[in-house]
Amino acid sequence: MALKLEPGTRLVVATHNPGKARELAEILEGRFELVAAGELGLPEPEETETTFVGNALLKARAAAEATGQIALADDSGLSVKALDGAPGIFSARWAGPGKDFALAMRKVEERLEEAGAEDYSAWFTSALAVAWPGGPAVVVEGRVDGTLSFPPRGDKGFGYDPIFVPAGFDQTFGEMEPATKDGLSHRARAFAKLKAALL
Ligand code: ITT
Repeated sequence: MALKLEPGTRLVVATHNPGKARELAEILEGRFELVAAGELGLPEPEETETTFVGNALLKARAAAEATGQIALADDSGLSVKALDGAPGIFSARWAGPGKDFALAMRKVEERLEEAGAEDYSAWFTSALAVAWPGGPAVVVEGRVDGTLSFPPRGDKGFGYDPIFVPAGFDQTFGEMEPATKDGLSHRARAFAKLKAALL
């Protein structure tokens, strides 16, 4: 049987990151009835997998089992070419327990300086997983390429947005209007694939 997500389906959005939750709501454009994991008091599962896809599936499955409802999760991060793809799946963890992204961005800059890197190429990845309670799951991945720029600029987005300039643009994701970022982001590209698979 082909998996389908009917318009208006109730979807638990399994994220505790408000920036992500807002972007997912923007990208999903009222197609579904979204319920935030935080509102349901769901715990944050430990991300024990070694890939974005693995962690997205783990989070979606945990939320689907805990709620008995279809769940959507995003696992994402920034990968820097000169740092062999770091911070990658550790992107949130580089910000420490205080979720301090000014600190995380400084850490990226320091690592690039220590490495004497000249190439500041980087990319964001988003794995989006949908899981049915007790049933199957679907996962897709989207990516956007760009360059890192210091010091950080802009206060619009979240996380590492102020240092990421997508290819073909001058502004950082932190300076862009949300609709512009949503038109080209890793998350939007992943959702386009999910749509092709499930809608
Ligand atoms: P959940 O697991 O509850 O969804 P989280 O913040 O822990 O929240 P991740 O483990 O997927 O999520 O960590 C991804 C981190 O990568 C996130 O905290 C951001 O700092 C960064 N990141 C992901 N997408 C981003 C984006 O669009 N812009 C800026 N930073 C982003």
